[in-house]
Amino acid sequence: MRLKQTWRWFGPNDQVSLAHIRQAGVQGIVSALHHVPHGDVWTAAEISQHKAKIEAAGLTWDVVESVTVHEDIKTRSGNYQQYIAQYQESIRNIAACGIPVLTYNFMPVQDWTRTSVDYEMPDGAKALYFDLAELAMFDIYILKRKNAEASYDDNTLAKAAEKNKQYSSSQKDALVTTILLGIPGEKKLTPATLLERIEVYDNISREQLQNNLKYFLEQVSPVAEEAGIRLAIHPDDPPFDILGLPRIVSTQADLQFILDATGSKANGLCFCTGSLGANPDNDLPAMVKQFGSRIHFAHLRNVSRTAEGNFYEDAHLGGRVNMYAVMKELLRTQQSLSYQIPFRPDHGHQMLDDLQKTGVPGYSAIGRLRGLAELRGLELGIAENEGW
Ligand code: DNO
Repeated sequence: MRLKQTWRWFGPNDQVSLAHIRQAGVQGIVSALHHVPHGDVWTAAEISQHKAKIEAAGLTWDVVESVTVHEDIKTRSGNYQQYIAQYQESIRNIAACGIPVLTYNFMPVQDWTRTSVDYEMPDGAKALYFDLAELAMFDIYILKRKNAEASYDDNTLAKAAEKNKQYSSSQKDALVTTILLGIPGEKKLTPATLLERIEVYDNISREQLQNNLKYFLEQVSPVAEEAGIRLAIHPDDPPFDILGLPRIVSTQADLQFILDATGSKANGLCFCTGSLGANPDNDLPAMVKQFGSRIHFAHLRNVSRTAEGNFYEDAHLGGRVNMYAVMKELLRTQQSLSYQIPFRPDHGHQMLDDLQKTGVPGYSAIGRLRGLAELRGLELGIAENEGW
């Protein structure tokens, strides 16, 4: 059996329509109800309505990405018990609507973070980029987080100070917009709300956050298992602490901790090669081998690191992740399963006609099509060769 090729659709406002996605030749859709405020229940009625739109285009809704985990759950404070009950309710409703995989993340405060969305590749396409000194400049001089300096080494501090002098106010505004990009259709953070939320973590250690995740998993995994849902936690992106916040879904050991946190097989991973690949210590093919069928979903993309330790999103088959070896291990795992592991081409360069369009950074049609075509060919070649 082969993997299931899927595509992320942000809903009716996505610049890439379902009719166009169908032409990409994918089998399934990854989507979410982005208009539902974080923490609220996803009702069966709303899920069914969204599903009907996908099915009317001749596609199926295979993966929910994401039901966001409310901050009260991550910090285990305030109304966390009520939010967990509501999360359980959403899981049951998603299952009742027949969607088998649910992706989420446990990144404190912010989902994925980049400092630039238009890094020019040598071929003229544009890519997403993460520059630590720019983040430090934002943290120290714009956000003015207390003790922010303590999070950076001297070299980064010097570069951040230099950038703070050099950047015009419009360059700084653009940086703030990029860092706070978040997920389209969801409520945006401002620097002030970001700072407020970061401060809630002042007394939350890495161990505490891990305990909070374990507690959450103990509450939701049995519900998912009973309902027939495979949970898929997305790794931290980037896979290290930022803005003074602890990150606990970044390494092989972190992922093993999560899988060991409950005995339930419903508790699994979204294996994002781009996120995990930005940490040079992560050996991705070995990780696929180790986690096997606990990988419930895969995001396939690649990253390259610069000499300074920054990273950018490379072509899907370029970069430091050995995509051949990852794909081979995923396919090997697939052979012992009765359902297909879904993957999607994650992100893509802004290229060709996409360069003239404004859409969700990383999610332009042509760049992802290129990625999908390459990954699909790679999969076919390996599978045919192995007799899978
Ligand atoms: C970025 C995405 C993430 C992902 C969430 C999952 O492009 O991969 O935003 O959807 O972290 O919860």
